[in-house]
Amino acid sequence: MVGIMQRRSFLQLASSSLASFSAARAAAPLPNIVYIYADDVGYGDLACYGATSVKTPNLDRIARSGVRFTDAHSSSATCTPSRYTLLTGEYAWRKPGTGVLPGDARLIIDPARPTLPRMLKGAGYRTCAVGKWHLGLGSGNLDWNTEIKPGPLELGFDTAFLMPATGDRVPCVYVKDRRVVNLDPNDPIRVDYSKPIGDEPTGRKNPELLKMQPSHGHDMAIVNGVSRIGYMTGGKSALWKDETMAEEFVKAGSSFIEQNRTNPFFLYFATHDIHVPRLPNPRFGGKTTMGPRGDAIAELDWTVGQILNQLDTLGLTKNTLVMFSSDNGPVVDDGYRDDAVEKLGSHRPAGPHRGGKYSNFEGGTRVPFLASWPARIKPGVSGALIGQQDLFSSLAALTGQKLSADAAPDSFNMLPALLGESKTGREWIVEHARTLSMRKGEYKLISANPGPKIQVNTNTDLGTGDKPQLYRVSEDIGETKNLAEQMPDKVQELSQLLDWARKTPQTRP
Ligand code: NG6
Ligand code: CA
Repeated sequence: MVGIMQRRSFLQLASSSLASFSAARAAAPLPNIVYIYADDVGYGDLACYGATSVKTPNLDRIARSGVRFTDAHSSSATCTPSRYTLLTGEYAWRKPGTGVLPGDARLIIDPARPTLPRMLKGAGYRTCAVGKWHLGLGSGNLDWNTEIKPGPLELGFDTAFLMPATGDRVPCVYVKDRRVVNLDPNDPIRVDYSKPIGDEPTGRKNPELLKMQPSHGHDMAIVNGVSRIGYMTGGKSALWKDETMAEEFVKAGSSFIEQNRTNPFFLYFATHDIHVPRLPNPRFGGKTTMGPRGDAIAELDWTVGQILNQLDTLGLTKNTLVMFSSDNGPVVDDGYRDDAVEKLGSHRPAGPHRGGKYSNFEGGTRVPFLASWPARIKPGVSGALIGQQDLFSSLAALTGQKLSADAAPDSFNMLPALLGESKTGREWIVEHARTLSMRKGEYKLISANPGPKIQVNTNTDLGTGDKPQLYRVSEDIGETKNLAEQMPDKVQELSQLLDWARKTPQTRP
């Protein structure tokens, strides 16, 4: 008996090439996962999606080595709900209070619920969030001078280096794990969103102090010569400089990668670029003909390049799944006079789509989405319909995690599409802006949402209408021909599906 066993193992060894091949397959290490989440980058803003007024060689690198999606969506046409959905796998519109948050909002994700980072931790990943957060911190009336929690660490991130809300909202400081970085205890931070604090200068009273003027809103606290939304005082030693923010995020992301080079890691890397205020580092000044908005795209591309280079340097590229997407569609004038409108030229931030950030037209949520993983993904272009809410289930499938019944209620397992192994995506998806839209097959229904057609300040074509609108997006990508009156049956079919999605607490099969 013993002899036979020994001989068997000898035979196995003898056919070593086959044996080691299958052993390697079985024990293929989990890929590292890097999700780069840009802010307000539109479908048409990158060279790999057709832009010619800006070069994006590093983003193009991801596109060339991976899958470039043409019908991928953020869950919503603004930031907070999209990020909520990404991390929870739940449509944000189910939960009141998940709209664009002020900078002093409490954490809106319940720490008790399953989250994307916690799911990946279950698979043995080290997890990190870098950059824009905008999901609230603390549990109300946060004192920024003490321990800041709950926050990302309570949601399953092992570590974090954050901009708490947005670049244009106070407090303008970084938070590392649970503390404001470089805070002098003798100069405490105060934040107020309801009224000015003391007689500090504001953008409204003191426009002469500003290096960039607001075009609408953004006339409160002045930090680094830029007036913001909300009031703050104190924390002078902790205030960020907009011009070095991209570098700070790169440093934090790169050092997390370095520290975890020998174990699987998940890096959620959320840039400030290309949100307002657009103050890229001066070395990107004039990189494009489009002024700061274009130059911010150049800085974004640099950022992406730094992360890719770090993976290369550490020999991690081959087994790292790198994804890139945006939290909502593009906006040109989002509140500062930064020449974005004047210098836009022939550039079309939303590509062929109508609308942009804030809009129910495709420009609101159809965003760039790239996925590369040299060890597994074959390069290509995919028209599969996918949503960022699907990452939760798809990455659970990838890492062999079973979802609990209460996890990720709206997240579909789209792993084969994500990896480019299937061109079939979702059958339908809900898009969220002012109202809800239903995309299914060749058609899209925008539910009735009376109101002004254009958001005056941002010049956004909102997709408003007193009645439901129906577009055949497969051939009318610019949503120009409303077919609702001609096709009442289609309107009814999509309205019913949308009603069902709205009412059922879980759309995940
Ligand atoms: C709007 C801001 C806009 C931007 C947006 C949030 C004004 C007038 N406009 O209210 O500048 O900050 O909120 O953008 O204040 S998001 O990408 O974070 O959703
Ligand atoms: Ca955004």
